[in-house]
Amino acid sequence: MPIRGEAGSEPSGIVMSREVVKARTSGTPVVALESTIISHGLPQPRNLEVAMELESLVRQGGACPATIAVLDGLARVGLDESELRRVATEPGFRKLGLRDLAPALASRASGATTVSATSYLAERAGLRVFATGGLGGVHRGWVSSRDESADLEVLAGTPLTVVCAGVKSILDVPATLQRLETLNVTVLGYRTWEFPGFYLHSSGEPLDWRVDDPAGVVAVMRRRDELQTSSALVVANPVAVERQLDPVLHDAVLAEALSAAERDNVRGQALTPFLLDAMVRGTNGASLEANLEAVRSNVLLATAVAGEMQV
Ligand code: PSU
Ligand code: MN
Repeated sequence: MPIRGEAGSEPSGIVMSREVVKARTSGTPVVALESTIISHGLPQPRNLEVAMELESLVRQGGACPATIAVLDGLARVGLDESELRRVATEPGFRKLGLRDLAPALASRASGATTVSATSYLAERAGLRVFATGGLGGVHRGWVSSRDESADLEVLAGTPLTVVCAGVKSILDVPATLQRLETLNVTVLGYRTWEFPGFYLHSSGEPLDWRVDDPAGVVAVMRRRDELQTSSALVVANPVAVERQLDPVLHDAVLAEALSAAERDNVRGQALTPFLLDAMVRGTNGASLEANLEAVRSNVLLATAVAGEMQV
């Protein structure tokens, strides 16, 4: 049963779970987790197992998980098992970016939050660290479609630390990195000088900054807090080379997925889930395993960072 936190302690319009309220009052670190990866990014029935596994990884690391979603018109921070099940299995569960939150709340809808909506709600709830798989970004063919994920603009205005495996490799990675630079979003390589490639250890793109342990991330967070800059800190944590998708298979299947999307005229919100699904099918599930490895590793790192930061 969700409760509203003590009066004044919780921003209006956001409902935190009992577990998250307790963690916040007792000083237990909290890690925000997104829900679109569960509802739209992973196939059933594996998605529910993954949602629960990610939460238990956070708990094992001594922190409190806060999966974020909209249920029956309430923006929820922290879900219990039956609520996670709704995210994973409910037919018609929507995909909600930041711009979709107000109409979803007004119409009592239910939906999963993308990186943009999750970051916004996490920050408003006072959380500092968020783990996901790969950020959205600039799609290939942007010149004609102008499809750039809302994730980027929201990160530019949200002082949250986001641990990810880079941006999804279905995107135009150099263009996305350029946009992150323009938007003043700091990108730190975690034990790497190369931007990760989501399913792949490296995208081949160079990075300007690197840290080698959670304390290194926290040192940057503290300096950013002092400077009071308003943009996110992206911690780019590559999937281990031994666990990455075979790069040759990756490139071949991606080329096919991209042309299928063009042929079927898939656009807008549907494009990212379509491409991720085509990758899973085209690689016989190997892309799914690499995606999951990346997410697990990001959740573990985010938990360590939240613990080190004591947030
Ligand atoms: N990371 C994953 N799988 C996903 C996503 C991220 O490993 O499905 C989701 C995130 O919620 C991200 C969204 O915000 O894809 C981007 O969608 P779009 O390109 O429509 O903005
Ligand atoms: Mn888009």
